[in-house]
Amino acid sequence: MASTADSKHTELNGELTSCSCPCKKSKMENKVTVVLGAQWGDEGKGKVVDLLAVDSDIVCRCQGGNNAGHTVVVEGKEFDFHLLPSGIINQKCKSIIGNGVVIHLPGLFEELKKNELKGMQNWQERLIISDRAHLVLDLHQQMDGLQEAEKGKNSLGTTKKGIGPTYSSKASRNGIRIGDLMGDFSLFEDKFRTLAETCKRMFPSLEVDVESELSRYREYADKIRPMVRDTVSFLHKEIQSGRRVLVEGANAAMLDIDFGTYPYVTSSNCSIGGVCTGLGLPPKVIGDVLGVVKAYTTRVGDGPFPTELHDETGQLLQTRGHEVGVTTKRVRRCGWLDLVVVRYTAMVNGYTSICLTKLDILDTLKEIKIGVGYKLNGKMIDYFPSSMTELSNVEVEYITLPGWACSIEDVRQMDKLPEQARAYVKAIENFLQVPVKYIGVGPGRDSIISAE
Ligand code: 2SA
Ligand code: GDP
Ligand code: MG
Repeated sequence: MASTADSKHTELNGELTSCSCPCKKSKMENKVTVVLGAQWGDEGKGKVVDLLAVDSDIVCRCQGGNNAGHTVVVEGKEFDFHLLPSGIINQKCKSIIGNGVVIHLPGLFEELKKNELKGMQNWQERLIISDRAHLVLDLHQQMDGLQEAEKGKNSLGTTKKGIGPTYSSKASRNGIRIGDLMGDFSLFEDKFRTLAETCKRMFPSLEVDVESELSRYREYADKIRPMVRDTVSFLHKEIQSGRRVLVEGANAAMLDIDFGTYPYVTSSNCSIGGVCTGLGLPPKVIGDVLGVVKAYTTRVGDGPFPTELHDETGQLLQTRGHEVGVTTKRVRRCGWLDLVVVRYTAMVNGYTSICLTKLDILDTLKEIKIGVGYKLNGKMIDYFPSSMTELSNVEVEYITLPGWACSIEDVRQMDKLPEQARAYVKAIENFLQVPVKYIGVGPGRDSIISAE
């Protein structure tokens, strides 16, 4: 698969029939590949997207905002992405921030600047922003903090990036979209003033300097104008002409507002449905759905976590795995792999394959446990609890497997993995009935075993 955004696919009257380049795809066959988090986030989606971006023409974000933190390590240099698709460092890929994403423009420009200093080049030619995406304003971020403070001990542990309040504005139909900033500025100004007044009524302590915000946004409008377009028709045309599209899910299925551990969730659909609504794609164009599964479980923020370890093993996973939030620097809670969680998210997302990451972090363990069932009041349950009271009270059934007790960081072939590590992978495949396609053995781009 050598084709790139620049390569010439066979076109006839502007329409692709069947391609003469190695992709050989017909107009009807071209499908979008999706990468989704299968647990509570931070599974290593950034790294997987960076890997797959090599064979992609376009990488898209479909939901979330700069609450996400996706790490890519290339030749020892670490990049962290929050709003930008992780494919942005690939010079051959276009990057789309889709309509389902919420965008904090100051955060976006800061992120661009930071990555430019690290060597990211010519992003202006590759970045495309949807005119339908909603704006995260500073006032939304303030509200996020105020809401968390009001909740006191029942706080959710949000990233305070304004994600919840922005999706609330969107749902209550007084949100402001990128497109509003592109049109008549006086209309943007009206919307901004109305929104600020509404928010101040809800939170009287909110501090908004409307005039200075408006002059700031006047500048942002000019800066982003060249990147803004209707990404829906753009993406459809690109798919029809055979371009290979990759979607990068942010956050993860257990943080999905519908299927996650509500209310300890983020405010978007981080599962497969968010790919369709966040980019304007019909389900029929979705091809491979890659579920990214960390070889153990982590969670940052509050909420139930049945396989959480409060002992030295949990501590070891945290330190060996460098489990610290990329956006907030919060220490992540750690525990054993919970396959009840992953089976549930596999049901919702329909993974066609799994990428198992951070297997190397388990290198020093003598025994490794995997959660394979939940008991409630002494009885096995065959569903994933929607009630947080129930989930907090489940008793986890584990299987215990022997560890491999050696370093696997230099292994690049499946059959070179120690027998115990292969057995661990096999146990996951057997339980989920989904093949493991990739195994991560280190943070770097090359630290991957491909099962193909
Ligand atoms: P929010 O800010 O409203 O989306 O928070 C709601 C919950 O969602 C969790 N959440 C996350 N969980 C894992 N990783 C995330 N990204 C950062 C990272 C997190 C960080 O990559 O490390 O730096 O702390 C992320 N974003 C949101 C959040 O913890 C709440 O539980
Ligand atoms: P994301 O939010 O899913 O993209 O994941 P994060 O970037 O928040 O967290 C994953 C962390 O694990 C990052 O620091 C990655 O560099 C690192 N990582 C990813 N895959 C592997 C792996 O296979 N082994 C090790 N040791 N680190 C990995
Ligand atoms: Mg992350």
